[in-house]
Amino acid sequence: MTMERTLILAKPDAVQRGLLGRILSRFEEKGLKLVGLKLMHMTDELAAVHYEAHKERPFYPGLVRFMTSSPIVAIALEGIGAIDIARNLMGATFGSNANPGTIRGDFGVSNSFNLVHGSDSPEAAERELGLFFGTNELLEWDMDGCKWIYDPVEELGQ
Ligand code: 3AN
Repeated sequence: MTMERTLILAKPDAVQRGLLGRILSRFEEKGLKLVGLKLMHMTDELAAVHYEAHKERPFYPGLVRFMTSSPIVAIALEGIGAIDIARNLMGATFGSNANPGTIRGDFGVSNSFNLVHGSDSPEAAERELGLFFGTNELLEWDMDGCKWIYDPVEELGQ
Protein backbone atom coordinates (compact mmCIF):
# COMPACT_ATOMS: atom_id res chain seq x y z
CA MET A 1 0.00 0.00 0.00
CA THR A 2 1.43 3.36 -0.94
CA MET A 3 0.69 6.91 0.10
CA GLU A 4 -1.91 8.23 -2.36
CA ARG A 5 -3.86 11.36 -3.06
CA THR A 6 -7.43 11.30 -4.33
CA LEU A 7 -10.03 13.77 -5.56
CA ILE A 8 -13.44 13.84 -3.92
CA LEU A 9 -16.23 16.12 -5.14
CA ALA A 10 -19.11 17.07 -2.89
CA LYS A 11 -21.77 17.40 -5.58
CA PRO A 12 -24.48 20.09 -5.80
CA ASP A 13 -27.00 17.99 -3.84
CA ALA A 14 -24.51 17.61 -0.94
CA VAL A 15 -23.83 21.36 -0.78
CA GLN A 16 -27.48 22.39 -1.21
CA ARG A 17 -28.63 19.94 1.47
CA GLY A 18 -26.09 21.22 3.99
CA LEU A 19 -24.28 17.89 4.16
CA LEU A 20 -20.78 19.14 3.37
CA GLY A 21 -19.59 19.19 6.98
CA ARG A 22 -20.90 15.70 7.71
CA ILE A 23 -19.39 14.32 4.51
CA LEU A 24 -16.01 15.93 5.23
CA SER A 25 -16.18 14.52 8.75
CA ARG A 26 -16.48 10.97 7.44
CA PHE A 27 -13.14 11.32 5.65
CA GLU A 28 -11.47 13.19 8.54
CA GLU A 29 -12.68 10.73 11.17
CA LYS A 30 -11.35 7.84 9.13
CA GLY A 31 -7.87 9.39 9.26
CA LEU A 32 -7.48 10.76 5.75
CA LYS A 33 -5.55 14.02 5.57
CA LEU A 34 -7.08 17.08 3.92
CA VAL A 35 -4.62 18.55 1.43
CA GLY A 36 -6.92 20.73 -0.71
CA LEU A 37 -10.40 22.28 -0.44
CA LYS A 38 -12.29 24.53 -2.86
CA LEU A 39 -15.89 25.79 -3.25
CA MET A 40 -16.49 26.34 -6.94
CA HIS A 41 -18.85 26.16 -9.90
CA MET A 42 -18.18 23.34 -12.33
CA THR A 43 -18.20 24.94 -15.78
CA ASP A 44 -19.52 23.13 -18.86
CA GLU A 45 -15.91 22.97 -20.10
CA LEU A 46 -14.64 21.36 -16.88
CA ALA A 47 -17.58 18.92 -16.83
CA ALA A 48 -16.81 17.90 -20.42
CA VAL A 49 -13.21 17.04 -19.52
CA HIS A 50 -13.97 15.47 -16.12
CA TYR A 51 -16.77 13.25 -17.51
CA GLU A 52 -15.11 12.61 -20.89
CA ALA A 53 -15.31 8.83 -20.40
CA HIS A 54 -19.10 9.02 -20.06
CA LYS A 55 -19.91 11.34 -22.95
CA GLU A 56 -21.64 8.69 -25.08
CA ARG A 57 -23.74 7.42 -22.17
CA PRO A 58 -27.47 8.21 -22.09
CA PHE A 59 -27.19 9.83 -18.65
CA TYR A 60 -24.41 12.23 -19.71
CA PRO A 61 -26.53 15.35 -20.51
CA GLY A 62 -28.41 15.03 -17.21
CA LEU A 63 -25.19 14.45 -15.29
CA VAL A 64 -23.58 17.60 -16.74
CA ARG A 65 -26.76 19.61 -16.12
CA PHE A 66 -26.77 18.47 -12.48
CA MET A 67 -23.06 19.02 -11.85
CA THR A 68 -23.08 22.55 -13.32
CA SER A 69 -26.37 23.61 -11.68
CA SER A 70 -25.05 24.79 -8.31
CA PRO A 71 -21.72 24.96 -6.41
CA ILE A 72 -19.62 21.91 -5.69
CA VAL A 73 -16.73 21.45 -3.27
CA ALA A 74 -13.50 19.86 -4.49
CA ILE A 75 -11.68 17.95 -1.75
CA ALA A 76 -8.17 16.52 -2.02
CA LEU A 77 -7.30 13.79 0.47
CA GLU A 78 -4.09 11.93 1.28
CA GLY A 79 -3.42 8.63 2.98
CA ILE A 80 -2.03 5.14 2.51
CA GLY A 81 -4.44 3.47 0.07
CA ALA A 82 -6.58 6.64 0.12
CA ILE A 83 -8.29 5.98 -3.24
CA ASP A 84 -9.99 2.71 -2.28
CA ILE A 85 -10.54 3.81 1.31
CA ALA A 86 -12.44 6.90 0.14
CA ARG A 87 -14.52 4.89 -2.34
CA ASN A 88 -15.46 2.39 0.36
CA LEU A 89 -16.56 5.27 2.60
CA MET A 90 -18.71 6.61 -0.30
CA GLY A 91 -20.50 3.31 -0.97
CA ALA A 92 -22.14 1.97 -4.13
CA THR A 93 -22.93 4.44 -6.93
CA PHE A 94 -26.51 5.23 -5.90
CA GLY A 95 -28.09 5.76 -2.50
CA SER A 96 -30.96 3.42 -3.37
CA ASN A 97 -28.69 0.40 -2.93
CA ALA A 98 -25.59 1.72 -1.13
CA ASN A 99 -24.97 0.07 2.24
CA PRO A 100 -25.90 1.82 5.48
CA GLY A 101 -22.78 3.25 7.08
CA THR A 102 -21.55 4.68 3.77
CA ILE A 103 -22.04 8.31 2.72
CA ARG A 104 -24.34 7.41 -0.16
CA GLY A 105 -26.09 4.75 1.89
CA ASP A 106 -26.79 7.08 4.81
CA PHE A 107 -27.63 10.35 3.09
CA GLY A 108 -29.34 9.60 -0.24
CA VAL A 109 -32.00 7.56 -2.02
CA SER A 110 -31.72 8.87 -5.59
CA ASN A 111 -30.61 7.01 -8.71
CA SER A 112 -29.21 10.22 -10.24
CA PHE A 113 -28.07 12.48 -7.41
CA ASN A 114 -25.39 10.69 -5.44
CA LEU A 115 -23.70 13.33 -3.28
CA VAL A 116 -20.05 12.55 -3.96
CA HIS A 117 -17.53 11.66 -6.62
CA GLY A 118 -14.26 9.86 -5.87
CA SER A 119 -11.35 9.02 -8.16
CA ASP A 120 -11.32 5.31 -9.00
CA SER A 121 -7.61 4.67 -9.76
CA PRO A 122 -4.19 6.29 -9.25
CA GLU A 123 -4.23 7.45 -12.88
CA ALA A 124 -7.69 8.99 -12.51
CA ALA A 125 -6.70 10.64 -9.23
CA GLU A 126 -3.66 12.29 -10.77
CA ARG A 127 -5.64 13.50 -13.76
CA GLU A 128 -8.62 14.73 -11.72
CA LEU A 129 -6.53 16.48 -9.03
CA GLY A 130 -4.87 18.38 -11.87
CA LEU A 131 -8.25 19.46 -13.24
CA PHE A 132 -9.51 20.90 -9.97
CA PHE A 133 -6.37 22.16 -8.19
CA GLY A 134 -3.26 24.09 -9.15
CA THR A 135 -0.07 22.53 -7.77
CA ASN A 136 0.27 25.35 -5.21
CA GLU A 137 -3.27 24.64 -3.97
CA LEU A 138 -2.37 21.14 -2.79
CA LEU A 139 -0.59 21.52 0.53
CA GLU A 140 2.27 19.56 2.03
CA TRP A 141 1.82 19.67 5.81
CA ASP A 142 2.49 17.53 8.86
CA MET A 143 -0.64 16.29 10.59
CA ASP A 144 0.38 15.96 14.25
CA GLY A 145 -2.10 13.15 14.88
CA CYS A 146 -0.52 11.10 12.10
CA LYS A 147 1.63 9.11 14.53
CA TRP A 148 -1.56 7.80 16.15
CA ILE A 149 -3.29 7.12 12.84
CA TYR A 150 -0.43 5.04 11.40
CA ASP A 151 2.28 2.95 13.06
CA PRO A 152 5.26 5.28 12.52
CA VAL A 153 7.74 2.40 12.28
CA GLU A 154 5.75 -0.22 10.39
CA GLU A 155 3.71 2.03 8.09
CA LEU A 156 5.52 5.34 7.81
CA GLY A 157 9.08 3.99 7.87
CA GLN A 158 10.21 6.60 10.42
P1 3AN B 1 -19.03 5.98 -9.35
O1 3AN B 1 -19.21 7.45 -9.06
O2 3AN B 1 -19.61 5.13 -8.26
O3 3AN B 1 -17.63 5.64 -9.73
P2 3AN B 1 -19.62 5.47 -12.19
O4 3AN B 1 -18.17 5.61 -12.50
O5 3AN B 1 -20.34 4.25 -12.63
O6 3AN B 1 -19.93 5.68 -10.62
O7 3AN B 1 -20.39 6.69 -12.86
C1 3AN B 1 -19.83 7.97 -12.88
C2 3AN B 1 -20.89 8.98 -12.53
O8 3AN B 1 -21.88 8.99 -13.53
C3 3AN B 1 -21.58 8.63 -11.23
N1 3AN B 1 -20.96 9.27 -10.09
C4 3AN B 1 -22.99 9.11 -11.43
O9 3AN B 1 -23.11 10.43 -10.91
C5 3AN B 1 -23.15 9.16 -12.92
N2 3AN B 1 -24.04 8.09 -13.37
C6 3AN B 1 -23.71 6.80 -13.59
N3 3AN B 1 -24.80 6.11 -14.00
C7 3AN B 1 -25.82 6.99 -14.01
C8 3AN B 1 -27.22 6.91 -14.32
N4 3AN B 1 -27.76 5.75 -14.73
N5 3AN B 1 -27.98 8.02 -14.21
C9 3AN B 1 -27.43 9.19 -13.82
N6 3AN B 1 -26.14 9.35 -13.52
C10 3AN B 1 -25.34 8.27 -13.61
